[in-house]
Amino acid sequence: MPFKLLRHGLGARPRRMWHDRPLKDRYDVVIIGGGAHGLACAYYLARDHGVTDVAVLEKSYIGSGGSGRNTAILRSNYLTPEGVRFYDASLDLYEGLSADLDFNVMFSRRGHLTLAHDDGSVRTMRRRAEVNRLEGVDSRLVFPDELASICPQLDLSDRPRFPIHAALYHPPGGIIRHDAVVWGYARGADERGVDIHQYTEVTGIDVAAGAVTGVQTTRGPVAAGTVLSATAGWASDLAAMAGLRLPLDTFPLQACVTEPLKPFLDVVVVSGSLHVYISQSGRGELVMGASVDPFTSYSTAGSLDFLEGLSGHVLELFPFLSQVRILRQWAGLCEMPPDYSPLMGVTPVRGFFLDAGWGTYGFKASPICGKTLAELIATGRTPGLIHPFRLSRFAEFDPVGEKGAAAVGH
Ligand code: PYC
Repeated sequence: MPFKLLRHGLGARPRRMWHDRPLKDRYDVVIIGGGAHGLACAYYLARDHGVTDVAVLEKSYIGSGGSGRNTAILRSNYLTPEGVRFYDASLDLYEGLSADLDFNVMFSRRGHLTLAHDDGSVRTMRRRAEVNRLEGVDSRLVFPDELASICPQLDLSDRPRFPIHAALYHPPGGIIRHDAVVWGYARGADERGVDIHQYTEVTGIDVAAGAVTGVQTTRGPVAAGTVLSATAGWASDLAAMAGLRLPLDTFPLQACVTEPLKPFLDVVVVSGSLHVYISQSGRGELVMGASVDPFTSYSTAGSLDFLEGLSGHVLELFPFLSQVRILRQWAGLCEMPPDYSPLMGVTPVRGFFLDAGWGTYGFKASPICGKTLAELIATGRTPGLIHPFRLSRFAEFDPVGEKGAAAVGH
């Protein structure tokens, strides 16, 4: 590292993170969506399986979709054993990602609290803690005395309309720098020969005799025997291009960030009942979000309604923040399956794979989703970790009900 610093200091031209290469008319694998998921899959295809004739097609700039529109919370304290195992494997990969990519993704393990304001929520947290521990994940129920030492800033009095009774405490949870994750995977994939094409929108998917044969793009047709759809929010539209109907509805999820404050909050705080989650970034800003908008839409515009509701709920938990200014807000698209678990893997169209249905839980899954889908694409075998999340589970009456562990209301 000191040598790199010295080289830059002496004026060596910085290495480009990724390159603009010509768009070929055929690839072995086309990945639609240049977010953390698509880029991670490209990276692991190249690194773990030597599959490098891969194009990542992104309709805007990389990371402009869900990867740049989340609140970068990481955790694995889900409700179902399938969900816990999957997200725990993701957290493990995130923990080693800076070293793996030789790029600082600013992973910060700081603990995660999910507050319970009524008896029903306490029961759910207790159940989550049991499932987590059976799967070897560190989670436990804590009560106000202990909460006061984990997060002394919380209003634990009986003043709030919804006093805090207990919380699920998950020490391994944390946050990360979401752009860095996108850039790190892009650089790693590019270095291994993957082509990243920004501003290249897919407008059609070609299928012949039940198998995918390529895609149509705003820059012309591209042939490919394998196509992965990895776009947050747009999966139903893309699947429709391949003649498939997915059980998904798309909702906007809004979030915002405040002016920077001196560090005071070193744990992620979530309240499903108050529809709020809050963490403090490395730059001191509070990153906060609420539940999905109460209607389906593809809009990423922010609303005053969201800010008013969110501010009221944040002040229930942290009344001393009343004078803090909000700097900006944004929205991402969340496509919600009926059981609140993702859709990954094969489809009835041969060679057409899904990385979809990420609701409000997509960014935290990026590494493990990319790694397992890369294995599936390269070997033709579905890894056990993602088998429960196959599309056919609905027809087989085998859902993975995660609603109780979603951080936010839906
Ligand atoms: O699942 O941790 C979560 C989450 C936070 C914000 C949206 N989803």
